[in-house]
Amino acid sequence: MTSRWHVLGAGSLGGLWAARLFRSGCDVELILRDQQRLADYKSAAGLTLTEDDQVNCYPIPAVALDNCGPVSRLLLACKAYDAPAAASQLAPLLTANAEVILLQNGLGSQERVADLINARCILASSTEGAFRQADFSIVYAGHGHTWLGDPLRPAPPSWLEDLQQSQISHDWTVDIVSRLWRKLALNCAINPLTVLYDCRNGGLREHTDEVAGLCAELSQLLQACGMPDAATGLHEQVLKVINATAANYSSMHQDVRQKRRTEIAYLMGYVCSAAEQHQLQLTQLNELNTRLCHYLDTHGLPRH
Ligand code: NAD
Ligand code: KPL
Repeated sequence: MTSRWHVLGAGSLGGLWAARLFRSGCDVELILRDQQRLADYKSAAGLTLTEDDQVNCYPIPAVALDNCGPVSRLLLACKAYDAPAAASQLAPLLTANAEVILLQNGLGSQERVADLINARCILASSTEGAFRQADFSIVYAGHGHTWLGDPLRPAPPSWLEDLQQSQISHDWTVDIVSRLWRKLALNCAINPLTVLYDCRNGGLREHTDEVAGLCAELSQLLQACGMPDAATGLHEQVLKVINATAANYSSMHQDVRQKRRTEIAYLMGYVCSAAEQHQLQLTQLNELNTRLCHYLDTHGLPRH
């Protein structure tokens, strides 16, 4: 067994990773926000995972952030907007050779976290699907894959064995930044429109011109940002995802419907500021961002 895994964020993806690592015999400790959250976790007697109609409760050890010991390997599994604050709190606990896996969607939070900590930062992009049905109770809704990579150090870490042993489907890639951009582009072409039209992903088949226009602008941006692979076949893939997930609501739609803060700043916000930096006039993307911000304002949700 390799050294201890710390998992910050006992939410959907953090919980899913922690449960699978724990049940395969890895040494895992959850880092919870504060003593109250730790007390709530203790009352729940562990983390419950529902998977293929099987329900199991895993008594994964947990600690409150203010009482946590040294951290050498961390899975940072909070939302993008919470990641920099969590990283600042963890920074003093990180050991000299610490490694931190950043599981956030979108782009922007990873750079901010890397600036705040002295550790190897491993970027991740995941197509796994999980949601919280109650506190400390997670449903594994869709089996997916996680891509991991370090743009500064291409050598894979030895702990990938733990993921293998825990049946966490993954690959190490030297193209992680390109993969994150591609996912970001997919999310920007689909998620905001599903919110504005209040529809499932399949509902976007009624708005094909708008989707095509957004994909053209996103491809232009990806090229300008030096990500030609992420631009190749973007429109075709977006149409494939719309068809393959036609019956689903996008993650942003679900957030808005449940009155939860969205990760818009790390998706549309990031894309619009990258376009500005490259002096690209991407009219449709800017208009979409404005419409989405207005929609969030009128629904009492933050626009960042
Ligand atoms: P989540 O809201 O279910 O879980 C995040 C957890 O982090 C929460 O329990 C929250 O309390 C905790 N947290 C936040 N700040 C903290 C702090 N300072 N200390 C301790 N705990 C803290 O979120 P999620 O769905 O697991 O998403 C995490 C990231 O993964 C997001 O960027 C999301 O877009 C991405 N993602 C999620 C899925 C999915 O299916 N859920 C799939 C792909 C990518
Ligand atoms: O990742 C997604 C999401 O809903 O966040 C998909 C299904 C690809 C839609 O953008």
